Amino acid sequence: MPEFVVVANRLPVDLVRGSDGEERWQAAPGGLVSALAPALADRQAAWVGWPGVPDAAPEPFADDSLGPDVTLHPVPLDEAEIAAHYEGAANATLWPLYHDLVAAPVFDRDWWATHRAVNRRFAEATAAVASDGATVWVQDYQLQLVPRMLRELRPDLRIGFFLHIPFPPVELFRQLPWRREVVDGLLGADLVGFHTPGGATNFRWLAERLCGADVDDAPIGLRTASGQVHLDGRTTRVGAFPISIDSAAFARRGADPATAERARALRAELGDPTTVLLGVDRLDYTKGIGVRLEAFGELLDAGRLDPATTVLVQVATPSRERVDAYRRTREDVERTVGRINGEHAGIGRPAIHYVHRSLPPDELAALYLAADVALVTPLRDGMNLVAKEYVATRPDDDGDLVLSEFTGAAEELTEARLVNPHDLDGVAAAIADAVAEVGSDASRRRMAALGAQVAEHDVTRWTEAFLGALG
Ligand code: ADQ
Repeated sequence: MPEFVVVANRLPVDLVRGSDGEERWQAAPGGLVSALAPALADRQAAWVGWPGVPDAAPEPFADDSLGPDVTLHPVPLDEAEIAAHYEGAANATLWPLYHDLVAAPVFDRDWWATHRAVNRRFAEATAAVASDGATVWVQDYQLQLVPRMLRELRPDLRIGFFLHIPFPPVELFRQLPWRREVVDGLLGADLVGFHTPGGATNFRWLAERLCGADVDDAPIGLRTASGQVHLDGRTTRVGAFPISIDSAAFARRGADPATAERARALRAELGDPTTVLLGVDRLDYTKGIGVRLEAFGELLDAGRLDPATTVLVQVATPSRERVDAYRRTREDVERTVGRINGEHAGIGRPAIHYVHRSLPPDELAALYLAADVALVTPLRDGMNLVAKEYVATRPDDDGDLVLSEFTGAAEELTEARLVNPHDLDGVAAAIADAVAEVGSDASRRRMAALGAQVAEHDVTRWTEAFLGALG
């Protein structure tokens, strides 16, 4: 029986239905998989999650790619549950509420009832697979009710929970009709981790006010479980554990001559501009894609940037396309790209190169190398790994990073050009300065500091710090 269990909304594989009707599993590589792979590899481990398509209920199966003793345990969801729990409560209620109401959250009682039932199914599936005294690590906002449910089913387990998105200011969180249930759900864990001390502090305050817990007032530090919440004879510790990337792997890819060759080819395909600006995001309204497009457009309008010498590449991965707000965001982004290109592109020379696709890792690395300036301008973001990936990939200290203050990454990458994404003039000024100064001594010094930060604080530190604190 597994002594270590990861519980996440999605399994690390996708069930793909081919045109022949055959079903097969396909690895779904992602940040979470690479973060957790080392922790899974050398033990009896299990991963509990949804296979990503409706009604799929395969038997548990081994996944050798993660380790010799790793088993995947699918949790089935039907169409109605996907709509109410995943697209509804998770992505149309909690996601916008936790991202500072960038979109208006929808509070729907029926969605929530399904959300609760689905969380219970995850808890029951986990309770059935974990060995006596096992360590269970529950991931993210879709599963906040699981720790309490699991604690009741299996008091012997050591339960950790990590939130990958921001934990909101208390004034916003209190709008949630099910606010007490969520905080109590999380308090079923032994350790609750956030990206930033601010999120952890907000949660501790709410545990006191909403659940009547006794809490300490120690400052929340980084990578330790420094806060304490006492309720019903149990203690839940809280802490800030900023996630990161496999920095060495990105650096290796960036130093590979094949990547440099592809980066040169990409620049040639872009028309050999003097300056390449780059945005890479899931197409999500929190990512501030429109902000950077507008700022770039205004710089072109004002003649401060020349579309003959400066181009913007925006890569946007399709995301949550059945949720209304995401459809509208796509329309807005594409309309803005069209307008700016209509006004500034030459024939065969777009000012903005827009790609609405996911790219393979090698191509993404080549783009990171090809770009003089990365633009990361979310209105709100738990961490933002793209900022770290860009910095880690570049072998020399050239390049520049414009980074929103409202990302978790901004608390670590303090040498970036930090901007308020609501201040269009400020964003435009930062882009213009980055373009003017890229390659300068000052810019190189800042990039060197960013590179050192990301190299030292890689994802292994995140995993080890969290699991070490969980004990
Ligand atoms: P996301 O919101 O998905 O993650 P982010 O941290 O930027 O945001 O990670 C996105 C990942 O997808 C990156 O690894 C990036 O390389 C990749 N990606 C994006 N666009 C791509 C494309 N077109 N092609 C290929 N790859 C692409 C959530 C939170 C974040 C938090 C992470 C981890 O919202 O705040 O940093 O979880 O905790």
